Amino acid sequence: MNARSLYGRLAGSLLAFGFSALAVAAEHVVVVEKYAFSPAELRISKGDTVTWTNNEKRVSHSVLFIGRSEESERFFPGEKWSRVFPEAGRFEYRCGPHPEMLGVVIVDE
Ligand SMILES: [Cu+2]
Repeated sequence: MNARSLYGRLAGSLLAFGFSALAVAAEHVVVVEKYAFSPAELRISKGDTVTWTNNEKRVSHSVLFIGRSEESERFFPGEKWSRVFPEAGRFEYRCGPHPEMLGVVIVDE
């Protein structure tokens, strides 16, 4: 193999590695505003991160996963909270203090 084709192969591998690294590191934002999660339904890939951002003027919220006994801290206007989703599945959640606020994160393989 000559030097040129070796470099070509190397560049191809680095590119493939870069894309897979990007896929693993994907981040998604859910905006919390006017007592609602937006988007209310979010579809992501295994290993992705979701960040909830509070855009309210004066109300704090949380993310409480239904049936999983896991709740975030309250996050206030201007604050955010993140969670990584290493496992595939359907993660339904609501706001702790405001049970009418519903959302779901669907994690694909
Ligand atoms: Cu709330």
